[in-house]
Amino acid sequence: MVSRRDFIRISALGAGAIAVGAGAFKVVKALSSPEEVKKLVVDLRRTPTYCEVCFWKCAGWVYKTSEGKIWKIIGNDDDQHCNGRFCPRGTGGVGMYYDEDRLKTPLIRVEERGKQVFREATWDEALDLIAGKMKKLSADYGPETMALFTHGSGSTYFTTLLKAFGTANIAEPSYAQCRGPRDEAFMATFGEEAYSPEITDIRDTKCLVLIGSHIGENMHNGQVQEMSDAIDKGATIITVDPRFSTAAGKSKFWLPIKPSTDIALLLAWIHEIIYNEYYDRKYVEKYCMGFDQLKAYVSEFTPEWAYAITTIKPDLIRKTAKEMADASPAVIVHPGRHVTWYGDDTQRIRAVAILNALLGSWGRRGGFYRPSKFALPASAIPAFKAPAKSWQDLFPGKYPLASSPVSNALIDASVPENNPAYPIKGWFVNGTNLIFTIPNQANTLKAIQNLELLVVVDTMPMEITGWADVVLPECTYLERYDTLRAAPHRKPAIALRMPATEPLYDTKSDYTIARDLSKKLNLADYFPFEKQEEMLDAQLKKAGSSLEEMQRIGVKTFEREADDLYFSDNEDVEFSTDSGKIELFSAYFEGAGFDPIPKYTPHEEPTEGYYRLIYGRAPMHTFSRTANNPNLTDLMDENTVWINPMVAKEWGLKPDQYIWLKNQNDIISDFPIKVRVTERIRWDSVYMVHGFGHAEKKLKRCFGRGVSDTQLITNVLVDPIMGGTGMRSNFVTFVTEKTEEEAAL
Ligand SMILES: Nc1nc2c(c(=O)[nH]1)N[C@H]1C(S)=C(S)[C@@H](COP(=O)(O)OP(=O)(O)OC[C@H]3O[C@@H](n4cnc5c(=O)[nH]c(N)nc54)[C@H](O)[C@@H]3O)O[C@H]1N2
Ligand SMILES: Nc1nc2c(c(=O)[nH]1)N[C@H]1C(S)=C(S)[C@@H](COP(=O)(O)OP(=O)(O)OC[C@H]3O[C@@H](n4cnc5c(=O)[nH]c(N)nc54)[C@H](O)[C@@H]3O)O[C@H]1N2
Ligand code: SF4
Ligand SMILES: [Mo]
Repeated sequence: MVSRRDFIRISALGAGAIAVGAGAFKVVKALSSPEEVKKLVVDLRRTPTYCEVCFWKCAGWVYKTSEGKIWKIIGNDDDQHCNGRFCPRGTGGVGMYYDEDRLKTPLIRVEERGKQVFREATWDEALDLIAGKMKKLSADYGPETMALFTHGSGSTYFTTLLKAFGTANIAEPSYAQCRGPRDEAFMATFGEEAYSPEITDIRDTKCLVLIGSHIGENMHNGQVQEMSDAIDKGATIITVDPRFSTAAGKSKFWLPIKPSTDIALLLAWIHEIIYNEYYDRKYVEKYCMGFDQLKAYVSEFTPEWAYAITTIKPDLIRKTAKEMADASPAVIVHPGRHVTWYGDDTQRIRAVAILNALLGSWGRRGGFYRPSKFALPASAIPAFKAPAKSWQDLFPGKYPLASSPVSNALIDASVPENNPAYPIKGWFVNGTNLIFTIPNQANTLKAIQNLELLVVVDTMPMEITGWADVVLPECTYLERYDTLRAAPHRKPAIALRMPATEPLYDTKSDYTIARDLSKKLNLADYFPFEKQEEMLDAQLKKAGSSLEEMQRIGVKTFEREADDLYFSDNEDVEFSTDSGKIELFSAYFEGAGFDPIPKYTPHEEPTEGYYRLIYGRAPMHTFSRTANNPNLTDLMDENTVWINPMVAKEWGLKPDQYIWLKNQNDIISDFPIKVRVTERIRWDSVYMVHGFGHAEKKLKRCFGRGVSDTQLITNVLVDPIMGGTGMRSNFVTFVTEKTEEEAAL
């Protein structure tokens, strides 16, 4: 056991192997010459995959050169997620395979001459060590002391393993750091979530309202394509964003809202739509409950009231409300995706859901369609024993309406001073760079110092791997099978990922790792198939296909059982809410002590000389996972800080100048960031793309490039309803030169 962990840069290791990686990388660079391409195109073999560069999971084909080297990935024409086209990140996914900085062998933390270092290890040694420690932790504290943090495709197998071990403390950052508030809000209103891919019927919409959703920079593929088609067909786009986003550039109306005031705007829109009788009366009478209470509640929330809060002119609020009403029911007020902003996010998205209900868009063409999902038969494994303690028992009564485990609650329970009902002492981390993903890094690091075991499964030496006791190198998605993709869509479908090539170095797939560890934990019954191909084939045969067929076609789409993509006229619908209706007034929320109808509460404002830090996506990167990708760093290799010209002038900041940012708690960014002076950002805020500012030197292409927003997010507004971590209440100022004291930090 290590009492205090040092961050270890994975540097001196695997030097021999690097040369191989670099060589392979040169091959891909060389392939951009047309002659090479022509020569190689003759003998192309292709294998199906679905993309892992983001969670839209587009299905595609991986092409190889005549020497068997991975060459190119393109979209599968039969796939509803991508319609045959990959986004720049998906195309650049090849770079994940060729990245010479990849993890290459298992690593174990050891103490050498008083210094903590990693030593290379065999898989057997590494897994023995993990199994031994997990058994000991279970004996000392109970199996629930192990937590799994996971994101991405490998989640299924590690979840099976940890559940079999006896813990249900399994959290994904896609809940409390991303779409949790949205899903809870939609569940409370419609009895159903907004799903992934979202069930927004953008291709047939007449009016799309984007509140922060920056589609076009947020490159979720099918959504971007549908938005572009809708624009061609004359749909109105209304964008609410303090920044002139790419989407704002395509919009008839841009509402440059004062950040953090969206609930006021939503209430004013609801007011306009009700008091002008713009709402879909027949739909509301048939399907909704709580209308009278809502109407009385919003009576004072006029556009004039909202103007004083949001800075959006009353006339613009009125015009846009009318525009939505004119398009109804073919209108979408987008539910958003990364919605953990200000701690009242579930309520903000409740207001979005209510607005959609009034406009009659749920279940209607051009609004929200009814999804269909292929029900995959699972393999027969023993039932999991219900764990004696759940994550809710850690802090009883906290986050009462969270329907999934809250990652930050598991982290808090790893810090003894927080007095959790029982301790979390071991973390298994798969495919999530917690140091970049969870705000308040100091808290995450404190939790890590209190662990007795930290295992990290990753493909790259990221910040989180530096804190691990054991690092397990996974092969990339291009070198492995995975669970079948069976996401809901307009038609049910399945997609296969298979290895295009053998894993490079001493890396293994998620399935292999989980299966081998299950043997060492005496849990092999949960992985009845030695070979993943056999498991997939058995599963596919039960589903009326086979591994052989899926290897040929990649994607199999089925017809819907009934013609029920939208509600039919006057259809009787039973919603999965307590009342069986769409709930404009939520007795469920009220019963748990929360506002039954969303309330606007003012948030903290920046003080003199400080600006609200807001962040988002760049089309060519995904979070921190692509920051070192050779193909994508060619397109963008650092982030910039967007500053309004008025502010830049006041501070004497010049375009392209490098500065540091300092937040309200005096945290100064590790690295400097390039200034982008632009009218496209309000004067009260600054903007940057998330995922840059890496401090791991081994990430040779991205080390020290740009600034990490997470480092500056130390004030976290936690949503009391479901535990989401609001990240946009942080304020920064500019540092043009670091003092000696600051430089030493
Ligand atoms: N400050 C700030 N924080 C945020 C956000 C933000 O915008 N700003 N966004 C939030 C949102 S919306 C989300 S969804 C989360 C995303 O959170 P994460 O999914 O944690 O995001 P990444 O930073 O990309 O970290 C992914 C990790 O998985 C590794 N990885 C990539 N491919 C594989 C693989 O095939 N196998 C394994 N085992 N590992 C792999 C990468 O190397 C990397 O270490 O972050 C949230 N946190
Ligand atoms: N290229 C690319 N695409 C991605 C991803 C990626 O990493 N790269 N990640 C995917 C994932 S997991 C997610 S969750 C989504 C996230 O993408 P979205 O859900 O679309 O975006 P958000 O992060 O919620 O919002 C970012 C936008 O909100 C604006 N904003 C900031 N503060 C406020 C405010 O107070 N009010 C309003 N109205 N707007 C505000 C910012 O200016 C910015 O334009 O993107 C997905 N798509
Ligand atoms: S949207 Fe792009 S990165 Fe995401 S899965 Fe599709 S191709 Fe891959
Ligand atoms: Mo997300």
